[in-house]
Amino acid sequence: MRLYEFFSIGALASLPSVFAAVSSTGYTVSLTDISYFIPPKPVGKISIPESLSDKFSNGPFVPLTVFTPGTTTFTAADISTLTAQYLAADDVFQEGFLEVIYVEGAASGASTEVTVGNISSTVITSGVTEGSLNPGPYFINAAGDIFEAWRLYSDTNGAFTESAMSNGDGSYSVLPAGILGQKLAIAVPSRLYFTKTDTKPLAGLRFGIKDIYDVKGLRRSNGNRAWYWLYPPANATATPVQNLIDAGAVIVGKMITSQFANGETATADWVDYHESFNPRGDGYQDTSSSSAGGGAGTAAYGWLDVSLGSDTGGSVRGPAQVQGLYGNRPSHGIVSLEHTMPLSPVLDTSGLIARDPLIWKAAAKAMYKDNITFTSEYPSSITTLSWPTSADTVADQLLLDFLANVTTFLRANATALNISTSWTHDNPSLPPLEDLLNITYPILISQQQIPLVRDPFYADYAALHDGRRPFVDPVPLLRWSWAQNSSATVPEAIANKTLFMSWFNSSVLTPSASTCSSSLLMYVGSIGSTVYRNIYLSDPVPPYGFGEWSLSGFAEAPDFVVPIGEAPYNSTVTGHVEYLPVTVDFMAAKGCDGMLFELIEDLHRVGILKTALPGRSGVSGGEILFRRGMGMGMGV
Ligand SMILES: *[C@@H]1O[C@H](CO)[C@@H](O)[C@H](O)[C@H]1NC(C)=O
Ligand SMILES: *[C@@H]1O[C@H](CO)[C@@H](O)[C@H](O)[C@H]1NC(C)=O
Ligand SMILES: *[C@@H]1O[C@H](CO)[C@@H](O)[C@H](O)[C@H]1NC(C)=O
Ligand SMILES: *[C@@H]1O[C@H](CO)[C@@H](O)[C@H](O)[C@H]1NC(C)=O
Ligand SMILES: *[C@@H]1O[C@H](CO)[C@@H](O)[C@H](O)[C@H]1NC(C)=O
Ligand SMILES: *[C@@H]1O[C@H](CO)[C@@H](O)[C@H](O)[C@H]1NC(C)=O
Ligand SMILES: *[C@@H]1O[C@H](CO)[C@@H](O)[C@H](O)[C@H]1NC(C)=O
Ligand SMILES: *[C@@H]1O[C@H](CO)[C@@H](O)[C@H](O)[C@H]1NC(C)=O
Ligand SMILES: *[C@@H]1O[C@H](CO)[C@@H](O)[C@H](O)[C@H]1NC(C)=O
Ligand SMILES: *[C@@H]1O[C@H](CO)[C@@H](O)[C@H](O)[C@H]1NC(C)=O
Ligand SMILES: CC(=O)N[C@H]1CO[C@H](CO)[C@@H](O)[C@@H]1O
Repeated sequence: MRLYEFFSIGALASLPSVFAAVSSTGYTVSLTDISYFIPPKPVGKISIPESLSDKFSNGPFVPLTVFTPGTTTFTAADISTLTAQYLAADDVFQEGFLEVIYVEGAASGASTEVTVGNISSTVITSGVTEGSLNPGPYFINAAGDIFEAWRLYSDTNGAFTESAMSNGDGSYSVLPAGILGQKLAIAVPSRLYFTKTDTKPLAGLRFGIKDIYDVKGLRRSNGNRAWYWLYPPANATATPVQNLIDAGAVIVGKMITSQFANGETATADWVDYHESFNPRGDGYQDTSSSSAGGGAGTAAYGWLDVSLGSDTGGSVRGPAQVQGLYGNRPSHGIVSLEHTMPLSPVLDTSGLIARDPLIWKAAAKAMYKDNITFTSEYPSSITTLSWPTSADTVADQLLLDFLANVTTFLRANATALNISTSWTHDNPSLPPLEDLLNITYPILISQQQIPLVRDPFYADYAALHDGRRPFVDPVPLLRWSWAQNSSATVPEAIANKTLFMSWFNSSVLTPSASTCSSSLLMYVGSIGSTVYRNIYLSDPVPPYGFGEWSLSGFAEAPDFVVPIGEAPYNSTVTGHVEYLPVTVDFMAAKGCDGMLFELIEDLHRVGILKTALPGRSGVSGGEILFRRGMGMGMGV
């Protein structure tokens, strides 16, 4: 036999330890048709009473609920009360976990059977022998090892590039789990495990990360498949991500980005990765880009709290506008962008997308650390750009009412401004803004991205693939080519930007000692317009031109999107009236991010702004159209 030609008996004798190296990567289980991931490592151990042993005849795990009542006496009525609280507070917990109840801190005694509603539970009170347990749902095995329960949700809107799971050592892996019959599953831990503290203000907050940020242990795609496979998994975590992790937030996955964070529009673009699905209205509107997955996921999934995006020329604001969410482009330079793919370091910023403005603010506080100061003295002057003056449409009426509400709240006066004519009035000897800033943005992004991203990528790929070039989507390819051909330069673009910024800072949004910014600038974010994703588009062109979207980038000032309502349209997809979001952008002087967050929180507190809902409508929620009829077990 050939085998003996290769192995001596001595060599074989040393092999069994290699052959036996089987390790668990966790388990996927189903409990009353809901899928759960059980991580490989237990979090505690209890001594199991004899009476429980027959429960393991059906399988290796039995569901368990940990109650921590804080008293030594515990009754069936307490179980009912706590169960109702758990069901209201958490989407991972369900009554099926009541099969075994472990009461921490209760007077120790023999196990007892209790009936709560229609559930018959075994209550055990014997002590934890290893670890200390937080309240909530768990799984226990016959040895008494206790494992966390992570609920698995289906990524029905294609918002994620991959799922993520902490390895417990600061690194992450792709989640080794799925839902039967579904494509990508994302796992979320029970909210009951976490208690917010001063050092962990985001404890248990679930967040997704645009796939341009490094997370130690995970590969990064930048929206490009060749890039994803060319480079090894990241060996460090980007600062904005790390700041959120340090505050207690839980990474659940990497999210879809348009390629190299350039602006792409479905359906002709998005060749390497498919654009996420905007859940609003008919479900076939563009998500905007580049933080497309963050916008779609936050709008679609109630189980996701916040998404980390980036904004160079609108990449957080666009997805927030078309999906009716809170989204911020912060002041430039507010957080370090190490271990993050650059588009234009002169313009790149790291921003957050959320449904709840309080969660949004808390995450921003943790992410920007000492670089954000929260103040609540507000300007009493509002400058508006292109605001409607008569209520010709539903969106107009919402915008007029909202401006009136904000003006009343601040006891402020609102004044319309035309940036272009104001510039020309103040700077008669300089070219109009339409000339000064026409090519500034495309020169900055592409001429900066060529040496930082394209050239090393091409060289590394060519070295591995016999001089070949990797595939690149049409939009970044065209932009790079145009910028390479242009005789304009980055220093020239920065000089034009600086001219504009100085004027803006001294004439439009000037700093104020008392209110941070002497005034607020408001412009229309979205009015419920359609951008159908099933339309064939014309060839891409560089992003020339100057508009409201580019003010904050050139001026380095914060620009925050808030949802104010929705407007009807006749959908060509459904042949029915559907609704899309109406949003407003608030701007203030550079460094006034904290003032804007406080103002938005106050407007929310008095009811002028509302928490956005997940689903078909940000105002009334509702099941996403194409998902209707999916049971809860599918994880919607
Ligand atoms: C208990 O009964 C209620 C009402 O019939 C039902 O909704 C619930 O699913 C039942 N719980 C379990 C765990 O079977
Ligand atoms: C981490 O990865 C970077 C980029 O691939 C590489 O330059 C660096 O040497 C790596 N550092 C360590 C400690 O492996
Ligand atoms: C605060 O801003 C400075 C200047 O941009 C930057 O160097 C620093 O890293 C920032 N701090 C954090 C926590 O990111
Ligand atoms: C602002 O509006 C108030 C009334 O709301 C008015 O009394 C005041 O004169 C206005 N101020 C300016 C500068 O227009
Ligand atoms: C500003 O005014 C100019 C000149 O009247 C006009 O052409 C332009 O459309 C105005 N811009 C906006 C945004 O209204
Ligand atoms: C902006 O630049 C492009 C490319 O050079 C040019 O085609 C376009 O006419 C310019 N627009 C303005 C307003 O100057
Ligand atoms: C800078 O501004 C000048 C007008 O003063 C314009 O001709 C030029 O195209 C601009 N260049 C860039 C890169 O913004
Ligand atoms: C840049 O120049 C090359 C060579 O002349 C040309 O083939 C290409 O089309 C140009 N790119 C753009 C975007 O104009
Ligand atoms: C704005 O102007 C003030 C006062 O002139 C100055 O201190 C500040 O650095 C300027 N900020 C920007 C972003 O230009
Ligand atoms: C939808 O179409 C009908 C028929 O053309 C029209 O009467 C109605 O105003 C339209 N609704 C909207 C919201 O555009
Ligand atoms: C909260 C609040 O003040 N909302 C007001 C906004 O404006 C509309 C229209 O004037 C009022 O109806 C709301 O009460």
